[in-house]
This record gives sequence, structure tokens and C-alpha cells, in this order.
Amino acid sequence: MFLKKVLASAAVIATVALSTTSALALTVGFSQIGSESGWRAAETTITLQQAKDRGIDLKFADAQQKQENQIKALRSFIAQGVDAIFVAPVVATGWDSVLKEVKEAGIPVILLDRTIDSSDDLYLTAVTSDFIYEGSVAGKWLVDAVDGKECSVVELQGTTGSAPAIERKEGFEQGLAGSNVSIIRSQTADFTRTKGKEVMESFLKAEGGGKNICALYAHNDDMAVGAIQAIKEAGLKPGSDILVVSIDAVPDIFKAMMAGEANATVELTPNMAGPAFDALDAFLKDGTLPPKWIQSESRLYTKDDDLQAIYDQKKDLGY
Ligand code: GZL
Repeated sequence: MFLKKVLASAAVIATVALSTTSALALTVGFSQIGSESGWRAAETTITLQQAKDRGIDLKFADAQQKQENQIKALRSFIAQGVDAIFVAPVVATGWDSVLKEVKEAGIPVILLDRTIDSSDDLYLTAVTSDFIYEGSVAGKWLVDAVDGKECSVVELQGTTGSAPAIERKEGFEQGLAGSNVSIIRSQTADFTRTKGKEVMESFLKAEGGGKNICALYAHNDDMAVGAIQAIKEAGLKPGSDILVVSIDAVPDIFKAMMAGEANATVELTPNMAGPAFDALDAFLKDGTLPPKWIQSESRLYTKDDDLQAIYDQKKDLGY
């Protein structure tokens, strides 16, 4: 009888301790843009896994590419009393009002993979790449690839009004400066494969079936992969008749490069959550303020790299 009583009370103590621990588990609201690209699918997978590994209760909200849904999600996170908010802002403007509400609620905000035009006192830090640098790497690669010759480029832009679309365009133009490479057509395809194919079809039609087009620059690999399909359907060889350079370094662009259908990509890590959670931990633990920008690496991959090995390393990351 005595032993039973001891075991019962030990079970009670353990339950209380566990519930107390889980009650102390951090709760983070994550407003994700959507799943418009393979890269973003990987970012979501990695963020969910990072939260799980760290024992964090992650409240996930998919905005289906709409800013109003993100703003609603942020207000819901305030109402839920989360400890912190991560947001991947679909566009760069229109955040001041809701971020002031979040600040008044005393909830730290971390931006993932995109920046905003708001004052940086409205967020703890932004974990992103340097979009201008990415664009300039792509532009310089193309200038080298055509070796001084004239080259007419068509450009597939990312989501209109998003920081990566604005700055990858700016960086690419900087990379072309002083060369004989010029952009003859430029239009958004919203970072998706479907629209990348559609817009590339319109470019091909408008440019003599593509014979006037020397190269394609796409702000992400997904639009490039869609455009590659359109180039092939027009009877041309992507990667040779029309050079292809893009950004993200997702597995499918390595498949295209191995098939000779794409030429270069600039890597964007999908693991923005790791540095974000680390910065949040330090801030909540002892008030350590992170830099306002935590920059992720950007490196160029071309046919000179071990494409199969890189594909094998990336293919299981949730793209
Ligand atoms: C860039 C990120 C972009 C990716 C695209 O940091 O916001 O959004 O390059 C994605 O693939 O749609």
C-alpha cells in the first residue's frame, strides 16, 4: 500500500512538472507568404522542424500570397498572446500600422527572407540575403558568359512590390553596367513556375519566336523552370539558344543544369529560421539585441560545380 502511494505521488509530481515545462514553452506565431515556390516550401519545412527540435510551439499561418491575410494573422497572434512573431512579408510596404500594434503588445518581430520599408524599430531583426548582390552576381555572370558580345535579355520579375523583386532587378542592372547586354523585356511572373511559363511564352511570341532573345534572367528558379518548358515548346534549346540564369539554387534547377537546359543559379538558403530562433533566444534570455540585419550567404553555381552532389545534398530538404 505504501509503495502504491509513493508511486502515485511521484506520477503527480512528474505530470505537474511536465505541464509546467510545456506551459513555459515558447510560442511563436509565423506568418508565411504561401507556397509559391519550391524554395518557400523548403523554408516552411525547415522552420517547422527547427521549432520542433527547439521545443517551440509554432502557430503557422499561410497567407496565400495576400498581405491582408498576413496582417490578419499578426493581429490574431497578438490576441493569442504569442511570445514572438516571425513574418515573411509578401511586399515591402503597408506594415507600419500592424507592426505598431505588435510593438504596443510588447511582442518582438523577426522578418524572414524579405525586408520592408518600415522603420527598423518596428522589428528585432531581418534574416535575409542581399538581393542587390544576388542580382549583380547574376548580371556579371551573364556579361562574362557572352564575352563582350551583344545580348538581348528578357527578365522574369518576382512578386510586384516585394523587396527581392525590386532589388534583384536593381542588382542585375548594376551587373550589366558598361556591357553590351541589355534587357529588352521585363515582366512579373510572381515567383511561380506557371506564370514563368506563361510570361516566357509571351516574350517568345513578341520576339520573333525567340530568335531575338539571347538570355533569360529570372528572379527565382521556379520561374526559370517554367520558362525552360516554354523555350523547349518553341523549338529552342534552353541553356544554349537562350542562356538561363536565376536565383535560389533549388534542386530542380540543378536537374536543368545537368541536362544543359540552365546555366547558372545564385544560392539562397531556405534556413532563415535557424538564425532567427537563435537571435530570439538570446534576446529573450538576457535582452541581447541582434544586428538589424542578419545576412545569409549568396554563392553562384555553374556547370563547373559538382551539380549531382549538390542536387543529392539538397533534394531531401523539403523543396
Ligand atoms: C527571397 C524570397 C523569394 C525566393 C522565391 O528571399 O523571398 O521568395 O527567392 C520566393 O523563390 O518566392
